[in-house]
Parts: sequence; structure tokens; C-alpha cells
Amino acid sequence: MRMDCGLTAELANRDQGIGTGGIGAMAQLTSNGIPLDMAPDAFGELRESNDLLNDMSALRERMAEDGYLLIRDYLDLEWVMDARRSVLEVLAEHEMIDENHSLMEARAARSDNGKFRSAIGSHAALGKLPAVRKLVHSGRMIDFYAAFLGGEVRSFDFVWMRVMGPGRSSAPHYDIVYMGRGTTNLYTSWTPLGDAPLSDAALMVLENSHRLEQVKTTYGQMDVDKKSNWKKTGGSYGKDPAAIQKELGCRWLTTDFRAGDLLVFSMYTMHCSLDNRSDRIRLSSDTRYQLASEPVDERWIGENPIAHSVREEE
Ligand SMILES: O=C(O)CCC(=O)C(=O)O
Repeated sequence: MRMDCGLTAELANRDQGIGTGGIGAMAQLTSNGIPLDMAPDAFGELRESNDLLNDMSALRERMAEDGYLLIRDYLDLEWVMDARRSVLEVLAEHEMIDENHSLMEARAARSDNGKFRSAIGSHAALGKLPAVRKLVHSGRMIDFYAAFLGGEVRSFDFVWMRVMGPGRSSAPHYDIVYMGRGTTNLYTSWTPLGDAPLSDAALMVLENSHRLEQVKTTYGQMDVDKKSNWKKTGGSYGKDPAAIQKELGCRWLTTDFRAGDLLVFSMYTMHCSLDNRSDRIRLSSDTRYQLASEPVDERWIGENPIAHSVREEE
């Protein structure tokens, strides 16, 4: 079934650069191993919202309209780089980093068989590193949410650290299917810990996917920790971003992310990543924020959150 994303023509016209250079002139990109349709009505650039930073009601309207906010150079660069270094130090201890290059380049080490190594056992441990927690649980990050949400902020204790080695990508999904047992007035911060250009598994957002009622009322009602659901999909909407783009009629939007950028999106904003075509590891965190006064999904709270360790019967 093909759905109409709506507003596509209007929004396609809004982007600068598409078809006249910029992201529209990029070489063929892939996600989940599948070539994307790079035509201007299927693929485009994320819109920046820095111009609205001093106007929270305009920023909230933008979130309602776009389902995401891209804020360039927002986070303290020194904090971002401290977090990057501390994660890379752990990866180096696990022999995942090519020692012929400087640590901060994050070049992935190869095993004797030529394959890139992915030896790290616990990503949850990376999310507990003090420099990472400082970045995502204090300072400008919390200042942003206090102003955006208009009250005292609570963040999930679980900090997801993505170690996206060469060839890796993430599959299209809504976050709500993983964390929908509390308030839906909940937001994800996707934070690149270093530059994350298109070649390095940049994140993509499916334009207007937060307004697709047919998807929100079906897939968007799923709770992945119910046993039968997990077996079906592992939580993703599907594994073929090109087919999903065609089915839903929305464009995939992305950009060359830089260290210090912040991408905020709603629980119903479909996202996935490009394939990592570089020899670097793309590092990023994804973290969640809500008003402290609203109900919280307990799976993500506490010193050792249960996350998805428990599959429940219906
Ligand atoms: O970093 C990625 O590729 C996936 C991130 C993600 O799924 C999220 O931020 O919810």
C-alpha cells in the first residue's frame, strides 16, 4: 500500500540546495545495504532550527510541524570531545581501534581475517562513562529541555551509546515502540560524538512520519517487549528504507552532522541511518527527556535499567 505523506510538494520546494548541488548532488547512498532513491522528492536535507533558539514557542511549533529539530553547534564542543575520547579509550582497550592512526580519528581495527572488529560486550557500560553522562545529563542539554518542555526535566538513566563500525546501519523505527509505557511527551536527543558526515552512518529522519496516523495507530501502538511482537520485527518498521520511502511517500532527510550538533525528535518520528561507508567508527548517543512531573517508562530508569532484557507474555 502506498500512503501519501502529505505536504511533500510544498516541503520539497522549501529546501535549498536540492537539485542544485548540496545534498541532492550526492553520490548514490545506501541504508541497510539498500540503495536509496536520491531524487528530490524522495531524499533531502534536514532543516536547521538555530534561528528559533531564542523563541521556545516557535521551536515547539517547529517540532509539531517537522517532528524534529536540528540545532547546529549547540553543545559544548569540549564536552563532546571529552565524551568521544573516553568512549574511544574503552574501545581501544577492546582492540577495536586501529593504532596506526590517532585515537580521536576512530579508525576501526581489522582482525586477522580482514574483518572489522566489534568486540565490545556492553554498550550500557559506555553510557555510564562520566564524560558521557556529563554531556547528556547536564549543562546545555538539560537547559534546552527545561526551556523546551517548560518545567523540571527528567532524563532516562539508560544512555544508549552507538558504536557504528564500518558497514553498519540502523533500521527504520519509531522510538515509541521501545519506550511507550510512560508519557508520550518524550523526546530523543541524537548526539554525534564527533563529526558524522553522510559517509559515516549519518542519521536520517522520514519527513512528516510523525503525522502518519495510519502508521501511528498500527505499528506505533506496538510494545516490543511483548514476546510475540519482538519475534516479529525486533521493533523496526521494516528493513528496507527505500521501500518504506515509497510506501509512505515521505522523503528521507539527513545531513553532514558535525560535533556539537544536536538532533531532537519525537517518539513518532521514523528514523534510521545511512550505511557506514568509511573505515571510521561513528559514535553517537541517544538519550530521552520528559517533564519530571509526567509518568515515566520504568524500564529505562535506575542504576541498571532492565531495558529490553525481559520479554513479557501478552
Ligand atoms: O544511531 C543510530 O543509528 C540509531 C539511533 C536511534 O535509533 C535513536 O536515536 O533512537
